[in-house]
Amino acid sequence: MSALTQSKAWQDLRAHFAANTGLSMRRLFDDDPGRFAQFSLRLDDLLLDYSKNLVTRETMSLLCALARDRGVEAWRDKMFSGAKINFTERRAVLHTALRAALDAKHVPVMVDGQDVLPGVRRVLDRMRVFTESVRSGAWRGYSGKPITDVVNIGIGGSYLGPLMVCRALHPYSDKVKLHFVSNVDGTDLLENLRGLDPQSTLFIVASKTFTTQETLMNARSARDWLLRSAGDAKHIARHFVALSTNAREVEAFGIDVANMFEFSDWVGGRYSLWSSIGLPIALAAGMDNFEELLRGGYEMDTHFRTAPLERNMPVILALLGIWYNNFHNVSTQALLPYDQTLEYFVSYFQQADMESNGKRVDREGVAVDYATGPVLWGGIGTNSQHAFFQLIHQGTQMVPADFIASAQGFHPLGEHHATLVSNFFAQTEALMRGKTEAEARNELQNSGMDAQAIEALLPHKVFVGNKPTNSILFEKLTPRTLGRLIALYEHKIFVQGIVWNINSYDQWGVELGKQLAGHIQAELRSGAEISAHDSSTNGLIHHYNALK
Ligand code: G6Q
Repeated sequence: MSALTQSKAWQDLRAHFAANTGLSMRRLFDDDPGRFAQFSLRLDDLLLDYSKNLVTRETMSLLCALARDRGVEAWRDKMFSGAKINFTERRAVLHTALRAALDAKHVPVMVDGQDVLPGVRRVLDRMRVFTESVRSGAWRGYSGKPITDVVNIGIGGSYLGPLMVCRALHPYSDKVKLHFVSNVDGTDLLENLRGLDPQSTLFIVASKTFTTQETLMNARSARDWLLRSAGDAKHIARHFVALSTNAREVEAFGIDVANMFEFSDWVGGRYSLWSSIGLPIALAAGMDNFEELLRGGYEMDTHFRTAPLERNMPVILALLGIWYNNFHNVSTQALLPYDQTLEYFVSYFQQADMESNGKRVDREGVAVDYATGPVLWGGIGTNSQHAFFQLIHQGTQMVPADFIASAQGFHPLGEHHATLVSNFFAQTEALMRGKTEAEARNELQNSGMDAQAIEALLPHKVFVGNKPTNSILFEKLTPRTLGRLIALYEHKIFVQGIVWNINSYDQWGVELGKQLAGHIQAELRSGAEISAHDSSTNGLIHHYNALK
């Protein structure tokens, strides 16, 4: 047994779970009118209501005891201080320093004996100069035209973060139009380039390592596309910038390092939108809004660092996840933003969460004897209600879900926003309360249905309820609020990783994919007889060769 499952805190939770299997949320709400006040937290306008969960005061206090027992506070302080907690890659984990840099009074954050904050500030200054020049039209393409379209080429962490934020801040965006190319499938590049004018198009090649196959292939094809009209390679300098940690490879690609915005290896790919990887955000919405995003992240960092565990939003979200994952044996978690602009929020956190906590060995390299990261999925409301909500309401699996919305929409369009949030409130209420047989019968009787038909239909109309949800509600999705929201979930992932005693900051599973595709591609190119793989892989390659 692992130290975690052997610990008293864990065993206490097991015993508590066993003693409370019949917990009914309906009853808990009926018995305690103060339940919402007890189980909700606020950071200014940002409200986290976690009262619709299968928990009592005792559950929460046992969960907080677990967090304390696993050293969450000490690990948190280690992360913020620049300790190399990503030990398999020997790296610090300091996306938080990217947000702290805006605070002129922040204490130095040391990595290898050097304060990293001045370097972060320098890059922010360069980003400001560059983005203002593009947005004002001062930066010109090779023929003298101002830039109208920006194409970000990157994948994984160098794609999902900027994409998610650019879509979320679309109402704040003006001047230039952003496009995102990620997939090595040529369709992605070609469809994004369709209709663009090379004379007024700027490419951002975003890659931490600058060795990623898909990104470099797309970047080369984009360069060819540009040069087909621009002719001379000297024009690349007006049309290509790089976001990377690897100056050597950037230069080798042919991008002037004067056009490179650097960041450091202590920024994990999936946590990198706060670094120069956020350049597309600053180009779309302006540098002031990008800095507002950073400020929002910093505010959540401060809350996370200073609030007691019992009143700490990321900690509470993390512990609730652990309660379902490890004690209710639920292996899934849904994210349901009721906000069109948060279209990519789920994909972004699907990567952040599943790549961070999809681990099977603990920090000592021993296989864990408990579940780690859940399958994270979801979609936007209200669309999702007409798609997969059926399973959440009446399926056999429990799906804990986070609902997210703002009180004010961007567009004053009649009753649209009120209708949107009414759906949010109604769904969380229905998931919690369900519909008893008596309620369903009553409803059918009132509709005038005959007794026999009612009995036949009744079982299908019953909702068991008792389905857990968290509700996150804030005034408006400003850049600052978005920053808080992203940092909230980032720190949730961190806390869970600490309790599970895993390294949330490496991704060897991703590295494997990068290696394997390279080998097979060489085989495809050689045209030689393929027999080195298992019969399925050999068979697939033969069939491909016959069809291509
Ligand atoms: C993120 C992962 C991964 C990475 C991509 C792109 O944490 O490591 O998604 O971001 O593989 O890598 P590059 O930025 O190096 O191209």
